[in-house]
Amino acid sequence: MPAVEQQGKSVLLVFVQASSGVDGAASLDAESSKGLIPLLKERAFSGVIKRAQFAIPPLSLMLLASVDVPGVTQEFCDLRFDRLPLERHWDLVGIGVQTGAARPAFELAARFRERGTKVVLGGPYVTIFPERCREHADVLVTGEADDLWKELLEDLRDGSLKPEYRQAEFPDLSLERPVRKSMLDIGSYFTTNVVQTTRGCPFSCDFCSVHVMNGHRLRHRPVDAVVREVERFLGEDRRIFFFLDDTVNADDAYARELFSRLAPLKISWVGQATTALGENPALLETFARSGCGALLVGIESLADESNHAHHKFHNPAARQARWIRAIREAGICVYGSFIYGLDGDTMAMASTIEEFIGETGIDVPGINLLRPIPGTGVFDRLASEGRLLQDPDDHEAFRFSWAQEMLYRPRLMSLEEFVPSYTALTSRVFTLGNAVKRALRAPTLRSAVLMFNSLYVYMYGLSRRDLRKQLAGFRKGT
Ligand code: B12
Ligand code: SF4
Repeated sequence: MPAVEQQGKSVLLVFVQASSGVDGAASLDAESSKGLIPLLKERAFSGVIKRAQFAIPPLSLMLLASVDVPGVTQEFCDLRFDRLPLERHWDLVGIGVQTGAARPAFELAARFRERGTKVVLGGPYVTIFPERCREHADVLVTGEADDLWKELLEDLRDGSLKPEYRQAEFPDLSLERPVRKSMLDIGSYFTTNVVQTTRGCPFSCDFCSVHVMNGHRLRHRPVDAVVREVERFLGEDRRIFFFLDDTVNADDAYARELFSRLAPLKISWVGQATTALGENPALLETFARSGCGALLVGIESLADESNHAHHKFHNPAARQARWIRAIREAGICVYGSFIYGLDGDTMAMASTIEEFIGETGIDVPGINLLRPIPGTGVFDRLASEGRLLQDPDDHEAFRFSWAQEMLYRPRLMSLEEFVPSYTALTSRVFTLGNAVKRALRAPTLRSAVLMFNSLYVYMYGLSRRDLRKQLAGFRKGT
């Protein structure tokens, strides 16, 4: 955390890591980590995962820390890497709260408040469940805080902080809000080049929070502003760029213009897209030419009835294989994200997924469990159908983990059938042999493909151990 000369009011922004998952996978079962060897192994892998896998800085807090208000200084602490600067005086501490990591965020808020420091909470969980956050904070910010943060910092400086700042309308993304990196320790991260070009999503998948928080209308930043940001970022960090948009090909004309303009900068980049990109040769060519190395695509189920049951209509199963092949043939790696156990899935889906991965050559498969996140449509539906395995009121029970817990009962399979089918599938797909095979045939970024697949051998191993333990607990009725 770079030191900044103290003047006026001081604000600390804190990124809180989840207790397991991509922030550093750990067993959910304390017993499994007992003993020196398991503990050392878990710590070593957790450290590698934390640093290597998705170690990018949170754009939300970068945006906030870049808001300049005379008389206020802001610093940033990323708990994945930094020690909490408790010994220093802060006039305000801002904490981002994600739904699956609300408990550690609240615990941290309590530590500061016990010392008399005021705490402001914002982020997805606060936006969706402000009432559950109120008692943990002095100030709440609901919604997208790009503009509200300036108002709040001015109020802090003037001694007139309000208990709540509420976004009335979505911020106008056509306004320029330069993002700085001076608050970051650049060397801690895999890359610090994180850029968002659009917000909002026209689709309504019921397991997703994006359309709930950011609305259904796609909002764009001006192409010129994004190009300037990329040029500026390159001056500080020449590593890979992450475009954090939920769907980087959501608007064909915009994406074509943007990435054509970025092509001369010779960056390499990764992002998230819909597989329909595969039927758009012009955009595919633009992406490849502009340095796109890999795209994460949400395949979810390979059965239309399953995707439709979860309000996902834009990914017809019959075209998935063709589209994925087209993306890979354009020289772009595919991270294919599945959810096994959706409402139309039967046990036959396990071998369908396995064969599909083999046939299409997906470079990095991710085989997720459905994660009903409080505040999503699927959470409410499963709760009303009595299919959640935890008390719907206990949001902590729906914490983020790496496929390590069943949180609901699948519709067409019993837990006794589903869990062994899922663990058998991940043990076949995630082997060291497959990791090497996928790396060797990857169209590009071979070492990254090897790293992801190798880490997944460990992470899905952890998932199997925790799931088997959970199933044994169900059998015993605990
Ligand atoms: C990039 C990303 C990741 C990256 C990097 C995360 C990182 N270190 O930044 C990776 C791949 C690691 C990741 C992982 C996961 N992610 Co993610 N991710 C995203 C994504 C696509 C973009 C996040 C982003 O930067 N947005 C841009 C910023 C500007 O928006 P924002 O974060 O919402 O911030 C605004 C407001 O919320 C608010 N705000 C935010 N923080 C704060 C703090 C304060 C103090 C204040 C005042 C305001 C405030 O102001 C900001 C500016 O307007 C979002 C989807 C999305 N569109 O946001 C999902 C999202 C955040 N992820 C989600 C999930 C579920 C996950 C995973 C569980 C996935 C998984 N199965 O493993 C893991 C869990 C992460 C963990 N902690 O272990 C969910 C969270 C749902 C929820 N209700 O909390 C989202 C919303 C996606 C979704 N489909 O629903 N993720
Ligand atoms: S999962 Fe992706 S496509 Fe579906 S609503 Fe969320 S952001 Fe949109």
